[in-house]
Amino acid sequence: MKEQILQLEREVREAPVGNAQELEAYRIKYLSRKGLIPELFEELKKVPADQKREVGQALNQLKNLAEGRLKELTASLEGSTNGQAQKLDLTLPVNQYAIGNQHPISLTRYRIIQIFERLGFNVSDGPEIETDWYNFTALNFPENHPAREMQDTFFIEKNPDVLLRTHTSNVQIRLLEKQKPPVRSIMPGRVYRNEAISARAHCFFHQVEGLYVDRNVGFADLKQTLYHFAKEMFGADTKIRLRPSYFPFTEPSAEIDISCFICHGKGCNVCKHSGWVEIAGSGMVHPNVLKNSGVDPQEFTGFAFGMGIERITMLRYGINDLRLFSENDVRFLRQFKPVM
Ligand code: 2U9
Repeated sequence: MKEQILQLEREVREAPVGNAQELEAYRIKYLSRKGLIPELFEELKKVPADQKREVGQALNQLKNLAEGRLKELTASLEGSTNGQAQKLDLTLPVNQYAIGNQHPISLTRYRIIQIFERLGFNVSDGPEIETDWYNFTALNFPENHPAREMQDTFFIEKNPDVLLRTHTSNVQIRLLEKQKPPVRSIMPGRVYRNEAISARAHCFFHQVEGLYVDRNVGFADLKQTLYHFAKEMFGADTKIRLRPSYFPFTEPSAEIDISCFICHGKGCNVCKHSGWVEIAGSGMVHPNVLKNSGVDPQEFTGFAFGMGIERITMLRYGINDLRLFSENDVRFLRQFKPVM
């Protein structure tokens, strides 16, 4: 009997219990009415009277040991350290944390990238703090030309040659310097202008510019690419219209209008009753610009375009104040979902 008690003591202490089923099996095996320990209590009756006291004490110790371990195991399996069972309710809903959503400018930027990537354009990036050469001079802005004034920006006082870029064209010059054509790339990014802040202007905004330089790139490629973009962005029935314009870096140059997707030509506030809405500027890259970036204009030609992401976003979602984009008011920001 003593032998049996010692053997059981070892088992009760060491039996592996890792889950609720094993715990129940442990209870049944050692402590239930027909378990091994109550069985030994039955046998205690047969133990000679002079040993009964000693064996009885050992048996009680064994029972306490088994009950103690059962309690401990129950507590630890139910996630309680003080022995008080705390049942986990796995059906309780988890805490819902608001994870926010993408900024409308990002949503539009992603969509523009997606459309041009499918046409074989890649995405390039470059510095926002730039030198006069990459922002103006290489782009054929003549010294003291009024075009520079239209893109007035922020200069570093100690070195007026350093400025905040007014467009992402600096990236395209750097790209042409590095990579021999064919070049087919778009450049999304933040740009700066010295403007008083209002509903229609801001001291910074976002642009996507695009550039395609290769042999035999012509105006028809420009027109068809931007027509495709307009249909993808604003709907398959969208028409485009090109108006002659002037930019120092392109010749010829054109503003791109789309047919008004709100009133379809009937006349509304968005198109100011003209039936057309301006979405981008464009043109054939000026030969001087190609030369300035080390590309031979006799061999290569290219088209370029630029658009304001804020403007496209305002049209897309019907937003009428530029300031909303940078005020970070969550009541405004959480309204946006991707529009495909
Ligand atoms: C290189 C050569 C040509 C990029 C171009 C425009 C026309 C344009 C405006 C649209 C609205 C700026 O955001 S906006 O105010 N952009 O009208 N941008 S062509 O032409 C380039 C760029 C780089 C090397």
